[in-house]
Amino acid sequence: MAIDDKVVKTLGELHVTDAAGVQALFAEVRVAMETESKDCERWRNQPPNALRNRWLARHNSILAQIDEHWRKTAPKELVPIVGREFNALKKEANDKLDVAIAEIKKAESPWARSGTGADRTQAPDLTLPGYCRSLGSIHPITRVQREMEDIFLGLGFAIETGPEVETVYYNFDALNIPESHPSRDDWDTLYVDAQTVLRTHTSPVQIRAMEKYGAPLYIVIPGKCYRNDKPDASHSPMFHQMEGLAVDVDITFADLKGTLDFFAKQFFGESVRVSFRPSFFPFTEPSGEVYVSCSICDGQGCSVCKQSGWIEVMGCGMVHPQVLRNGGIDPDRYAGWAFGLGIDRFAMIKYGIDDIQLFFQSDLKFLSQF
Ligand code: 2U9
Repeated sequence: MAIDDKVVKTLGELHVTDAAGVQALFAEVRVAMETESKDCERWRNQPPNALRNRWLARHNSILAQIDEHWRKTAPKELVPIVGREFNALKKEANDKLDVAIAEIKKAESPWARSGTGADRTQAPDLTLPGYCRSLGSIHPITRVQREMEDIFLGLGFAIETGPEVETVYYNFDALNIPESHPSRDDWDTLYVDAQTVLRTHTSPVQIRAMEKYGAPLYIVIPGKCYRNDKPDASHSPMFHQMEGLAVDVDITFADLKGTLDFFAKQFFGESVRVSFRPSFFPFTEPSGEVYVSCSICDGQGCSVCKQSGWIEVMGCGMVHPQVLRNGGIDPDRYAGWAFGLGIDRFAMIKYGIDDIQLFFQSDLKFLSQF
């Protein structure tokens, strides 16, 4: 077990129960410090105080974590030995690391030495590598959202966004969601106050857009949404949705099927098959659930699609006439279709990720894969 994993465990969890065990543990830490402080390569492209911070920084350094997890939680009988070992290690780290850093500096390019101002006559050797700052990357959720936006921009849709803190009217009433609907309960919805919520879907933006632009209207609405969900592998209190709305004089369910079939083939690949099954949403009539053939087993059946060969990916339907009216649009002149999907879910399918929490833990090991 690497030192980084040991210092975040208690002595109990490390099954260290006596003084000998404590001394052995600290001896291991010293060896690791020794090894690291000699590893010039590792620190060459790091900021000057990287080695020091890793071991001695006030927060999250090796010694800070030992203090946190070993010294502060040590059983009474081990407190003295842990205290002694800890202080000795701290002193040694202070003495050793500065020497090590100087060594590393010395081993570095003469140019670096020029910083000391000792021999400014020496021209810096610009052919030597500089500090490479590790570049970040686009978050997988953002990648998928932009990919979806590009597909609909290609179809002539506009991207519309709106407030994440929304009124109960726009988040529920205008969408034909009755007072008694379970989604309104505060174990589903995060209320700011009686009339204000963290939006549970991006649908309120569509009402606002209908009021603002009227028909014809072709928009997709990406954005963060919030539900009072306990975080687990497929639920996160904050998640990302993409909804779409098309309102025009001659819109039909066939347009909806054609558009979503095109979208699915653009996103999952031409070979994907799309299937529509009846469903119900208060804001669409008729409503449907959209399934795509499982891209993992190509429809043969696997654990991802629970042997069904199909994965449910979104909901859709023809906009309920009352919802059009709430948007100030005459349902006798215009019709509309709408869909809603979870962007996080699409990213999990696309990248084969089985835990939605990975997206939001800022774990560089995970994120640096993208
Ligand atoms: C207006 C009219 C109709 C949006 C729709 C769905 C179906 C849907 C879920 C997908 C994954 C929510 O994040 S999720 O759990 N959404 O299935 N959404 S139709 O219908 C609208 C929206 C606004 C004015």
